[in-house]
Amino acid sequence: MKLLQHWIDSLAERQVRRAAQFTGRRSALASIGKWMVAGTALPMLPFDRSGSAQAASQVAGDDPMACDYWRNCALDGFLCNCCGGSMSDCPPGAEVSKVTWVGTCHNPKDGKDYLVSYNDCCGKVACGRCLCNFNERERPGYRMGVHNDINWCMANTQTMYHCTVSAIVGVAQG
Ligand code: ABN
Repeated sequence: MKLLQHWIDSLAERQVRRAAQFTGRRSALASIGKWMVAGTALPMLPFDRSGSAQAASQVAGDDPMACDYWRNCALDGFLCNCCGGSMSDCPPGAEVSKVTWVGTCHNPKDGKDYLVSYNDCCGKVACGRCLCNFNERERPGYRMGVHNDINWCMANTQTMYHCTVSAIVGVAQG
């Protein structure tokens, strides 16, 4: 009986030692470290934006009330059309942003490229209707003038974002 107990004890000890070798503090810290390095490196990898570019080139409609109207090619926000305003005028009670971002959109009707200014309308709660998100030729935030994913009411006294209007400010020389 004693012999059997001794055999079981030493078998258990051997198993525990082996398990500790693979799941000890050091090996746990090493694998946590590996995952942390992977977690920080992953977002730095280059990624393919061609999918969104393809979606953006579908902005070619001719209904000014619709998201896919050609002039909205770089518009990210709620269309003021749907919020009591128009394509180029803020709804009553909202004021136009003092700063803006611009996009270049292709008008399929006349084949020309237009410089479009997108202004946010400020001072009322977010409209919440007709959310459009097109990013043709949009650039990351460090090129502020062509970055649309920002509340451009930042320079106004009333900084609350309501909706977005678009205005043609130039035409590309062909
Ligand atoms: N320029 C539209 C907008 C407003 C708030 C947050 C993101 C985008």
